[in-house]
Amino acid sequence: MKILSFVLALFVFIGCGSEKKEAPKPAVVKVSFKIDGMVCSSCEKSIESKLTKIEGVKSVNVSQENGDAEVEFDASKISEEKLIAGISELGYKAAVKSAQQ
Ligand SMILES: [Cu+2]
Repeated sequence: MKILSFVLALFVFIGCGSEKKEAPKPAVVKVSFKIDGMVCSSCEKSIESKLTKIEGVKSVNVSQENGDAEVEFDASKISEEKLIAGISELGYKAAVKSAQQ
């Protein structure tokens, strides 16, 4: 019986090891940010050019009408927090609206 339980323990041990694999985080994500304070199309432009210059940002689509920005970026290079900080530096209030991967 001791051998049997040892073999069982070994299987459990090996089983646990193989379950440790985690799905790799997709590098490029698309996140919508809600932005308060945009009043004209040059607001769109300034946010767009600011975000586009940030390393890791793939595409930016700012809409003053909707009060939001859709940003596609490499999550391994830049975080949502840093993008929000970048928008805040221009004097606008930003928050994550929705994220899809
Ligand atoms: Cu403006």
